[in-house]
Amino acid sequence: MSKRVFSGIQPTGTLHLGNYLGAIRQWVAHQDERDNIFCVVDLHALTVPEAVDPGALRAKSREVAALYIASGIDPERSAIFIQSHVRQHSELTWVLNCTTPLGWLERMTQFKTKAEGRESVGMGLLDYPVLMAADILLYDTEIVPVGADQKQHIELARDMAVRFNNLFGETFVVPEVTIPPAGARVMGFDDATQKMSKSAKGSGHAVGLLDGAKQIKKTIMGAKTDLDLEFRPEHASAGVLNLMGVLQAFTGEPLDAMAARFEGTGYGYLKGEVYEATMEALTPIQARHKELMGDPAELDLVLARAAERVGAIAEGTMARVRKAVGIG
Ligand code: AQP
Repeated sequence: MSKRVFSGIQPTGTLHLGNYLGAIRQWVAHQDERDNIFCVVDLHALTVPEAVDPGALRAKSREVAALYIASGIDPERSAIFIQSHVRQHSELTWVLNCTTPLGWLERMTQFKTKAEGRESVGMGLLDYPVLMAADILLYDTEIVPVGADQKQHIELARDMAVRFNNLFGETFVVPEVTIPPAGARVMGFDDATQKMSKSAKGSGHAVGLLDGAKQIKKTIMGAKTDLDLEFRPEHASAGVLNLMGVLQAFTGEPLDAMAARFEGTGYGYLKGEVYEATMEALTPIQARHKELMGDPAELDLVLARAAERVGAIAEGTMARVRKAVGIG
């Protein structure tokens, strides 16, 4: 039997090159050999309530689902659904909350980064990895393909599964994480010390998957580099390495070979190639996305069918969990 895969993206802000290279592209690459479930995690989007626009969230969830399809996920072969349409995600989160030590959550790097400098932090932000573990464990997931930033959360989901199984008997499959060999951590084009993120401010930071050609060119050609004209991976600056990493993710060319090829040129040549490769990937995705968004009834039907299909799997797991802990 093919291995079960689960992964998801939050419908917060505009999806960017990091989401594409770190997550979506590996989903597409292994689609045929696996049993795939891809989710738009709208409940996760509530973890920073100040950033939620209730009027826009529902529409954004559909925009993200359409991006999955436009990027090459075939809804006939892979389930694409919206997290809040399957109620068991919230139910399992509560049960896992009760078996997860607080210290495990307080140690999470993403929580510390997102909580930093804020006067008050909602419970949801701390609970983000528990909801994520519920997403994964509900479907007996064996493989979770994500960017490097999510590795710590998947390891936590594994620990939660093992702890629950020890407390209440074998209930959950313990998942494995997979990280792509290139593109696992795309950094901001304006500041290569920060990971490219939807919630970061500033127009030069990220290439949005739905940005126009002019905007994409501006962002890539304006990427922060240095004056050294140094391409060798061991000497190049973070900004140059980030551009080379993006190009490598698109073309597969090893960094040393790329460095030798660019030797003696200016950074404009590298940026030009990054721009060309980005446009080659994004142009067909944007065209398909436009078509899909033009037929919202069809998109809703795809999402409803998938929610029904995966909902049955989720209910099967929840029935096991309820029995294990003595509720329901
Ligand atoms: N910069 C990145 N490089 C490679 N992969 C990335 N991912 C996110 N940023 C990068 C991967 O995309 C998937 C979905 O991420 P998410 O939206 O659920 O959460 P996130 O990691 O918090 O993404 P953002 O862009 O930083 O969103 P905000 O700003 O809303 O928190 C994951 O597989 C992630 O690894």
